[in-house]
Amino acid sequence: MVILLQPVTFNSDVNVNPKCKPSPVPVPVIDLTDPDAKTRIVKACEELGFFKVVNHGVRPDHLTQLEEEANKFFALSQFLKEKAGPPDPFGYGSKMIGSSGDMGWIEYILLNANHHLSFAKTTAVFQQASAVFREVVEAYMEEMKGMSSKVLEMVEEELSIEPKGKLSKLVKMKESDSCLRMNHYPEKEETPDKEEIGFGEHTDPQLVSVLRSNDTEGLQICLKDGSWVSVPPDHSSFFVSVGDTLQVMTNGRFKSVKHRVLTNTKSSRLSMIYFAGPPLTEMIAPLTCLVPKQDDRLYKELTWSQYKSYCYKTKLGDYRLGLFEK
Ligand code: GA4
Repeated sequence: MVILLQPVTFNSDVNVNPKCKPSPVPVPVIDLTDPDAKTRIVKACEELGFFKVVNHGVRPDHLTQLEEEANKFFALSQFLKEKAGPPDPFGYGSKMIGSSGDMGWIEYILLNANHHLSFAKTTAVFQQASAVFREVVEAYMEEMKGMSSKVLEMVEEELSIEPKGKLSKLVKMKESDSCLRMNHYPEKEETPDKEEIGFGEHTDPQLVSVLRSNDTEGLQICLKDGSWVSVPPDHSSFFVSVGDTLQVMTNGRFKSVKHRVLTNTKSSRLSMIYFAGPPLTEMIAPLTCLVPKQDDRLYKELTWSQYKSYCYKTKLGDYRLGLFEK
């Protein structure tokens, strides 16, 4: 077995002390073709709630094409882009994130993977762009559905979750409530050294999120001791993070990772994140096979729809899992 560890650099806080020496923190690198991948994924989900995936099988030319099409969309005039907004939550958005007053140095497109549910906004986004953009986005969503279900299958096997497919089917079903976010953090020529929030700290509400970015830095994750570390970008790999729903289903064995994006660069950052969520009617609770006794369960049950509605009323940095706590 080959152990791959990727160093990430240390930052104390948003006001980064330039004298602060980078101290390497290992981000687990999982080779999806490694026979030990499932053991290593579970370890990473327990320790960090975050890992990098290599040998994922997604064709690099497809990634390049998606990136090119997304860049073309973001290069459109503000007037045209705003025809696909404001986000409700789907569609094009600029600077405002969610509906509780969060702001960031960002513009984005948020699309429901179940497009018949947000038909008008999906159409509005693609009306402004080329037909190719729609095709590559749809193909990408399928790839991401495949990758998130593969990761969840490995978790199921390693934790002997019964019945087989319990987790992975939640993101494979046609009713699955997943979405794709394309974030563009524009370059800041004027004040490149000033660090600003691109996307404020938060955990993702879904099961798992799969992120891919261009080669511009900015992503940071929060460690268990509360310190923030920068994750070096790698456009050829994917980063997977544990979401709140998986934390609840594993009764806290896996932790949803707090993360944020800081912008301070001369080049723009483009990232695509697939949020793999369960069907709206799915009951979310600690899995019986992992926690047979009621008294040992840290969380009560709620449907994904109930939790999601609550999330959309909160601010980005709020602690949302309290809703599940007994
Ligand atoms: C965080 C994860 C996903 O980006 C997202 C975000 C959503 C949004 O942008 O509309 C939320 C945020 C996210 C959680 C709290 C609420 C809702 C913004 C916000 C302030 C699409 C999601 O599902 O939850």
